Amino acid sequence: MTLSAVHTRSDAYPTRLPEESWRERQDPVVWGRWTPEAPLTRAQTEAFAETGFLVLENLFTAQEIDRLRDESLRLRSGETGLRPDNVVTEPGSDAVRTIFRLEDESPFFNRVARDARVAGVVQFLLDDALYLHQSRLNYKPGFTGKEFYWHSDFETWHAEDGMARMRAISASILLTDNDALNGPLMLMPGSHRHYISCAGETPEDNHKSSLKQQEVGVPSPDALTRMAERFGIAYGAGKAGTVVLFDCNTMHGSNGNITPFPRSNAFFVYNAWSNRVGAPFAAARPRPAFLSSRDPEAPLDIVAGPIR
Ligand code: AKG
Repeated sequence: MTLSAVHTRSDAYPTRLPEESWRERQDPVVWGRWTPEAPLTRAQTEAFAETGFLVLENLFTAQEIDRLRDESLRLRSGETGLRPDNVVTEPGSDAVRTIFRLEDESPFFNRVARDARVAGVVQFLLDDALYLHQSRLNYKPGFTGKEFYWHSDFETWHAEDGMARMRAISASILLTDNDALNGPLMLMPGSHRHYISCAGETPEDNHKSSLKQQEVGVPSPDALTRMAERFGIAYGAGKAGTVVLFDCNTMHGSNGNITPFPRSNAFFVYNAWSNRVGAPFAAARPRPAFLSSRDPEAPLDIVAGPIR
């Protein structure tokens, strides 16, 4: 089957073609209309629209932050018996790099994913019911934690998962302190308004290597240089418990961690219910369910109040 036969919906964001190209975003960034009742201030809402990310501090209590840290260590220790499918190891070693499907692996993280302080804010920005397209916990241990190369998540979700529109937001919850040195998330503010259509066909089972080291679906050094010169590079620093919200098309990545200080962050990817995925736009087969939830039963049940 040829790739062009795979998808019949119109494609607002073609990618994985022979040549890289730079295109404009076709979708709003903030879908909701700000009112004084909104869960963000007007300035925060405008900042998210303009930069494609927002750092939220002091959302969680000290006890909740302790639980976040303890639960991430408990999952990594193996005592909870993780499903092997949900675990990715570092390139060249058995160290845990990523755990997927946090909402299934941990009742605690399931509750965190549905917390109004995070999901309620995302729901306002996307103006739709939500479901989790993906969740993951990236450990970046001291000394050996490896980098995540520059990419737009949307490019992969569009090409390989069949997400049609830019109507998804990731929440990165810092589980350890993140600072300039220990490999925090780096983001190019304003990059979310532009779409780099990446060069090269998607190889069979691309996810098996791209989760360790991404090679297809990343912009060329030339395009990244142009973007960085135009937009600069910011980073999401903060104490454990800080939340970094970022648009699905914000160019981001992170350096390796050779400091002794671990950096781990949980990511919840919220997609608009109306934007549920279909056939991939540029891959022969969709990626497995641990990377891309394909048949959510119902929108997320968002819960207010402290996590007990
Ligand atoms: C990803 O998992 O797609 C990331 O970009 C993660 C970046 C990080 O954990 O620093």
